[in-house]
Amino acid sequence: MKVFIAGMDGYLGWSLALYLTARGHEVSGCDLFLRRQWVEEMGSWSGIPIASMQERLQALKKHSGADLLFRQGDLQEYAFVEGILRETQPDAIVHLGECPSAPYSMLDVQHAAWVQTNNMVGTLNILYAMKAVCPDAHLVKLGTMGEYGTPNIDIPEGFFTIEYRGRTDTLPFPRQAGSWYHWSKVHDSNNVMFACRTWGLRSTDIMQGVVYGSGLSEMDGDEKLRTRLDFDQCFGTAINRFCCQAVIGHPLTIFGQGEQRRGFLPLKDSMQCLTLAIEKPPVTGEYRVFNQFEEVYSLVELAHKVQKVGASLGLKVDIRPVENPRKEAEVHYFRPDHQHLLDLGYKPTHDMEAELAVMLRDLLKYRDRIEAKREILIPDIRWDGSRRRSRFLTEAL
Ligand code: USQ
Repeated sequence: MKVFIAGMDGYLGWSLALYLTARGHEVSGCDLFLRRQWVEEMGSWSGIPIASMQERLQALKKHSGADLLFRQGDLQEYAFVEGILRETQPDAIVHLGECPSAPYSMLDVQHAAWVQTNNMVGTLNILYAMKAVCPDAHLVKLGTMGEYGTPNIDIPEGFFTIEYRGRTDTLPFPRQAGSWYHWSKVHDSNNVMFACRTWGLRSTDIMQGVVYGSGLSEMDGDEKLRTRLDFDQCFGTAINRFCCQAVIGHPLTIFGQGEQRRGFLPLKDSMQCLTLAIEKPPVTGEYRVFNQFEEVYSLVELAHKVQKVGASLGLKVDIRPVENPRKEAEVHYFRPDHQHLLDLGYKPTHDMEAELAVMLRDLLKYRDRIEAKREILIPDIRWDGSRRRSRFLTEAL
């Protein structure tokens, strides 16, 4: 299939370009390289060094023979979006080209407004360009499990059937996002759903959990094929941060009580699921929602897993709760469905400890790069709008 990836330079985007190319798909993509700038703005860098897009594409060509079409451009500019879809005529568009960070969006009004504008305008431009150029293409849109928040009831996949005052309907499940970023994904979901209903476009909206992992087998053997791995407070996700902390002997920073529960999945499972969604598209006019994660864990459970696997590699890993800079439920019910991808053939990895061992070994090679940025590991972006470094709450657990 011809697959266009918006946001091809990112953690998921570059991984997906390699994964799909290895499976014989014809991949093209675009990016504005903003992720590189945002991480720099946070005073950090990718723990794993990454090559420029030009070097990446040359390396990919050398190893696979594939010559990927890539254009640098801004999804907020409609003419660019329509032009690139005309040029590539894709069967599927995977939209990963958004700002993915909750803390970044909570920094101040400028960052909140920028994240929401960037994400929603980019998605609207893609919807309009699809309608004009390739109305039969399938939009695989990256949403987030965080759209649902943490309601005190089970979470279905997008929709639920409800009886109210004697009448019954199937409606979108309520969204209760926990940051301006997560709300941008909710607004996107509504817009994508409306475009499918109104113009007959087709889309899969992926409610993805927190992804972790330092790479894919498709990246082995050439450093220029590696994807980024962030560990700063905005762009590093929980497990990736824990593993980076473990390799430099920094305590694992559980926020608050650490009983927050989230859906997690390894990078390779994220790739497998996105590929299934691409290869098995919905029918014309259908808007479908997948909850995409492998298993639900609490932060404390995860930290203990990293500690255990770290110990097997000779690392002494402490776990120390810090003041939670976020406003979120720290103890709550969380039972989301995740059947749709299993029905399509998703084979979950299940062996998280093996994945963690791979990641820790990988990161040990780059210990110096992480050590050099040690001071940015404690969060200071607070949900009340202030900026103050969190204090440790207790000694090591
Ligand atoms: N957390 C810690 N310690 C840390 C970092 C995070 O305890 O050092 C906690 C947070 O308080 C939160 C949980 O871990 O309860 C997840 O935080 P995160 O930073 O890993 O993930 P989040 O901000 O929710 O965002 C990430 C991605 C985002 C994606 C989302 C999926 O950055 O793009 O949408 O995961 S989900 O969390 O399921 O909404």
